[in-house]
Amino acid sequence: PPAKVTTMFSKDTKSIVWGMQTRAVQGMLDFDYICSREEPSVAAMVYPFTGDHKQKFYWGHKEILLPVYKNMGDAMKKHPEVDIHTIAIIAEGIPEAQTRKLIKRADERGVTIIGPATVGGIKPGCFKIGNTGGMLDNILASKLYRPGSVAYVSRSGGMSNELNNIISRTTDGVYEGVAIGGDRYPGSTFMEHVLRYQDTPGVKMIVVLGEIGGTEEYKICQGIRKGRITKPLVCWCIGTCATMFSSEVQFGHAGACANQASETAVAKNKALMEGGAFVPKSFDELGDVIKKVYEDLVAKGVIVPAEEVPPPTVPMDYSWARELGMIRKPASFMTSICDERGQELLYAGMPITEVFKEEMGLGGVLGLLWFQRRLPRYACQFIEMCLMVTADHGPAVSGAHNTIVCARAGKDLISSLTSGLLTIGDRFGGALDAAAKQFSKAFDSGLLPMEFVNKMKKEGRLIMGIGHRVKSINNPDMRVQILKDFVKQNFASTHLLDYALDVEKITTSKKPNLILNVDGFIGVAFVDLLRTCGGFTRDEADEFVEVGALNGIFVLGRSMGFIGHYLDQKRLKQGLYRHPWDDISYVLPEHMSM
Ligand code: Q5B
Repeated sequence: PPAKVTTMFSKDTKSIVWGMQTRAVQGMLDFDYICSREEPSVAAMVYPFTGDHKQKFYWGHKEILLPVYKNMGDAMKKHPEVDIHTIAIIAEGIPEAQTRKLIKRADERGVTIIGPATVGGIKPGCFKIGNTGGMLDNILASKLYRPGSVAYVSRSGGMSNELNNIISRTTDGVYEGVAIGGDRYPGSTFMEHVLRYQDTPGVKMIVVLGEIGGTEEYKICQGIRKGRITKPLVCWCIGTCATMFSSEVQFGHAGACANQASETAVAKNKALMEGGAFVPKSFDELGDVIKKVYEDLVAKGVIVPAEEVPPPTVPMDYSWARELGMIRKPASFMTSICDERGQELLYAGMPITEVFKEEMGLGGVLGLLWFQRRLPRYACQFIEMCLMVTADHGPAVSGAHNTIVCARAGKDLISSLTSGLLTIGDRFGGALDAAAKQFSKAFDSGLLPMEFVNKMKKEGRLIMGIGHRVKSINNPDMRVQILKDFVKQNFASTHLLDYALDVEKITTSKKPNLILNVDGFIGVAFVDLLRTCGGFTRDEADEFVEVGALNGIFVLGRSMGFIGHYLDQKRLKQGLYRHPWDDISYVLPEHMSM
């Protein structure tokens, strides 16, 4: 079989990542960037559950696209620069029989397997497998962006991070580190990596973090004894506490269980010490021993620590920086009525369950969402009544007519509804705010009703909220009557309404249809409500009128009717509407002779 490589990773190593591991890939790219690699170490990703596509990543400050393929074969064909001599298997729980088959096939092809059940490994300044080394701040703290002189191999991926930390604090840093994984049959062994390190000139000392279970560490003892391993080797087997238990203990890793006395951590540490490795008395002293061995090598001139060069900075991800409280940014949007982020939806701060528990009704919800107040019950009732009386006024009114024409032209519900809504304006249904403003202004400035009417006439302006096409004092609008009865009984004060009713007396004396219409009534009564219900300051009350909140009542109410008309037309299967010629007066300019 072809020989396995000694140098698994270099500054030019390119990889293919299997699975939609976007965070891990971004971590690899950030690592590449701080290592000053010229190109990303990930050439492509493979994900069988989507079609071939591109995935966006950051390369330093820039955004780049990496290809994602549906199958491995395509990825390998398209990326010959990825020479697969090493495979890292992160997955846990791979059946041992399957792992053994994989190992056999890898051996036949001269491929090194790292794993399964591991984070992988790291070669500072060159390449990192997936999430090895943790987040960028950790990698920077352990100076993994440039090579040191110490290579390590461990079983545990988590402990490899601790080794990165210990080695970076006690020496000039990590040269390479591999975590072979905690399964009983790891794809590559301690000895394979130790021998690679032995044969790698840049590695000046080796650290092995073994553990209870298996006999791999004895091979290291043999290697030292036979002179195959000559570089200083520091080793500690974790799991010495197993001797404190009366029966055999299975630790977290599948392979971490001593099946015989020689597999215990205590026995292996003893053998390693006797075999010529540097073995601390406990894990706590591992750093001290590594430091001592390193300093000896520096003193002997074997290691010449390189000058520190600061790595390029990688911009921090926005979400992470925000989580750390390191940045602030003015939000593009502000909202104060509703919050859906938590466990429960909040309307103006009130949990939706409470809205129902309190039986706030539609009026109460509208109070919360439009006026950000928990309005008194009578106010909620009044709002609901307004919505009910404005819900529809037949097919002949401008808005309903347009909705119907639109529906009959084959348009959908939303188009037909909006066609009707867009018809709402000063003359039809959209006079609430203007009425509220005109009447309040006249009332607040002390104009007598007659003075107000005359002033408007003199200025040639219509009084908003006055007049109706079909309703008059002879044909009163019952909608207005219903609202009037309620308001008179429930409102704390009706100053503006009374003023408007006085104006109505004057206008209807001129023409019977110049009544205070439904728009006008709701407009002025709402001003009374806002001013006197106790929930708003005068400025707040004026502001709601100013921003046009009151027309919203008609819009919302009439939407019910417009939708009804749309559904009605569809139900009645009405065809395209075409206005009859005899109802159109054609007044074209007379033929002009040349
Ligand atoms: N005159 C509503 O007009 C209407 C006057 C006025 C002083 C006035 C008109 C008007 C203000 C806007 C308003 C809401 C266009 C109406 C609604 C919802 C609805 C609709 C439905 C529903 C009706 C005749 C004479 C003229 C005018 C004078 C008229 N209005 N003077 N102030 N406000 N009102 N809109 O009948 O001397 O003869 O030249 O614009 O409040 O939309 O059901 O249909 O639920 O769907 O066409 O209820 O009043 O009267 O314009 O021919 O005027 O009265 O100056 O005087 P008309 P016009 P003169 S509620």
